[in-house]
Amino acid sequence: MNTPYLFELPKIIDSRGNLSVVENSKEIPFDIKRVYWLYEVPTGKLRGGHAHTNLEQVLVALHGSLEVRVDDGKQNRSFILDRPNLGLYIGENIWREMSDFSDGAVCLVLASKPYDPTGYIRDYDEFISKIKTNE
Ligand code: T46
Repeated sequence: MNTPYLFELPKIIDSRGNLSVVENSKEIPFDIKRVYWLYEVPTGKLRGGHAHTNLEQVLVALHGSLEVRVDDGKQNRSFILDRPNLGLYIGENIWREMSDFSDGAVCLVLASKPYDPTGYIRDYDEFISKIKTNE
């Protein structure tokens, strides 16, 4: 599965406050091996600017909002994450850039693999060549 997509997460509405939940291989289409979060991103700063050769992730804006631009080498798409029950799936070999973090935004990332710095492609031209080689 390689096309990024937005999906709704369960939202259990309650007068005491709402609750959302995800489970491995249910709402999340992989086994979660790592969780990290981005926060205190200064206004105007960009994050990302890379692709992964062998990693699936789901991003959720737990608080505030951000824009995620994804690029599969042929098509660019842009998604706004602006509520804590909205997930964005990003599979392997997708270039991604995160921008427009609102003040106080917190972006949770669920990942299918432990951290591996060798699995990053940080050069856009290299990314495009890899995509063409895979075709
Ligand atoms: C991604 C987007 C959405 C670790 O030590 N362990 C980790 O699990 C991660 C994710 C990062 N780091 C270290 C490596 C760097 O020294 O944290 C530092 C910042 O990482 P990076 O510049 O890759 O952060 P972003 O926000 O550009 O990208 C991150 C993820 O790395 C990436 O996989 O898809 O968030």
